[in-house]
Amino acid sequence: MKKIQLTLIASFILFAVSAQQNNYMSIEAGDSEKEIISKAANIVPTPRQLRWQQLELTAFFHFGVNTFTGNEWGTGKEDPKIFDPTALDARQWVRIAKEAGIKQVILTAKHHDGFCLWPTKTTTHSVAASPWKNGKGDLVKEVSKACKEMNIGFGIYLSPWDMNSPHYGNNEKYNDFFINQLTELLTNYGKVDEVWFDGAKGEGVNQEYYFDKWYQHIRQLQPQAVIAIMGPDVRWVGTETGYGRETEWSVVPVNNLNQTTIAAGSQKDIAFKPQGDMRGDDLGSREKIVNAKGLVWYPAETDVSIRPGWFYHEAEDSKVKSPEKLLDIYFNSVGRNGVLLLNIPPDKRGLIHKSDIAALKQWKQLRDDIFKTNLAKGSMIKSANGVNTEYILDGNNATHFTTKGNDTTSVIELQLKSPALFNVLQLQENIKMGQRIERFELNYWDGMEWKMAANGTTIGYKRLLRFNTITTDRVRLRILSSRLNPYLAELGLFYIKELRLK
Ligand code: FUL
Repeated sequence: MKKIQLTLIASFILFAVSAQQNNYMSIEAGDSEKEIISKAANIVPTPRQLRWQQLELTAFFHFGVNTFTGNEWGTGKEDPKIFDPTALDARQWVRIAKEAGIKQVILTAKHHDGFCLWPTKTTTHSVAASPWKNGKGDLVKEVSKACKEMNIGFGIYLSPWDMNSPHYGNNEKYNDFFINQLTELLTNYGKVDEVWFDGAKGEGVNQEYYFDKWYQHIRQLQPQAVIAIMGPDVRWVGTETGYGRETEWSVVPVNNLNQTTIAAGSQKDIAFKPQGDMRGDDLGSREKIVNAKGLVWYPAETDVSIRPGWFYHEAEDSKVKSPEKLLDIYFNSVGRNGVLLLNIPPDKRGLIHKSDIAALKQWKQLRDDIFKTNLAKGSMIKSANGVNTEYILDGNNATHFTTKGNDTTSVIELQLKSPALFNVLQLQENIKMGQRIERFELNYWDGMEWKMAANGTTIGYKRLLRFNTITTDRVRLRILSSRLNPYLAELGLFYIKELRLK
């Protein structure tokens, strides 16, 4: 589905981490290019952003009246009586997600049609008017309970666009109505880890959304929750294909802001207006940031459905993405400094269909097989200007290699224990300290000379690159450009059997 132009991008929490490191920094008129680059290098995630990024894999459950009508977008005029899953089992949904390695799920508590999956007091257009459990059911409760029981994160999708509400079009009334819906969702179901606001908005009715008010309300009720997409903590990657950008900076410019508000709101929750579209190929390169008014940590979420549609349609049972396709998506989302949000839509029974289950199981198996052994483990590491070189192989992404003095480039050479066969490079920066590396390459020794295995630009939380299979016992990583001293957390070499490169 098409997203409308994103008019909002954010209101940000100004969270001071140390004297130098911040979640947001404004750029002053006299700042030199060097000062701006150094500011960018010192911008770091808030604790809630860091937790979210480390999840890597999250899931969407699109479920509602559309599941029963076969539509992707409803009309708001659906009869609640059509909502009648015969064997709904939210624990099955969460278990399937968890078994696939997914760490957090988001339920469409209300999609654009306005039908609420919990017995809300704000409208009668809800599960309470449906035959499901004789109107006594509460799907938000069932999913949140299952998440708690299985120890995975829980999030809610609440569509700002509401085709059913009689208040839609009345600014004051609708915003109050929306705040009341948020209050119910954020106070009756325990911890909520993510609140997802969709950018889709119908045309014809003029309705303003009081985002600042919503954000403050969420911060008050569930301070640990990230607010995504039409929100300040997590940005939409810009497509719904599952493929992120080759060069993905988590630090991006925030233009057109009200500087006075930012300054006044420093250290506390504060809303301010963001800039326009975030869908270009390059959001955060030097060229982009030197003209910014401010810089902020605003990482990318990559959403895609396991099926062609967001909701379940029987006709798509044979169109579930293959395990290989899901693996390619993994490399291009998580492996491109993003978090993958994979939609798994339950069917009319209220269960995840066997085709989706089979694909998810095999996808997990493929990932486990590839990433179980880091072939670089146990290597001897050398770096002329390196500090804490051994940390790149300690399996801990909160410890890092860095360079001496003010060096922004380095060569890290690894002598493997024995010749190995590999075709995947995994790199991670310690993003707790920011995102800095701008260009790198991996070379291998072929017995005579150094040859190129792979190269790339940004790393961020995680970068994965695939290349033609190499056998060697000597590799070197060259960090060719970094905004300040690089903070490289991890390096891994892995092998995919029967790798097919496009
Ligand atoms: C879009 C919506 O219009 C789709 O129905 C779906 O919810 C997707 C995740 O976002 O903007």
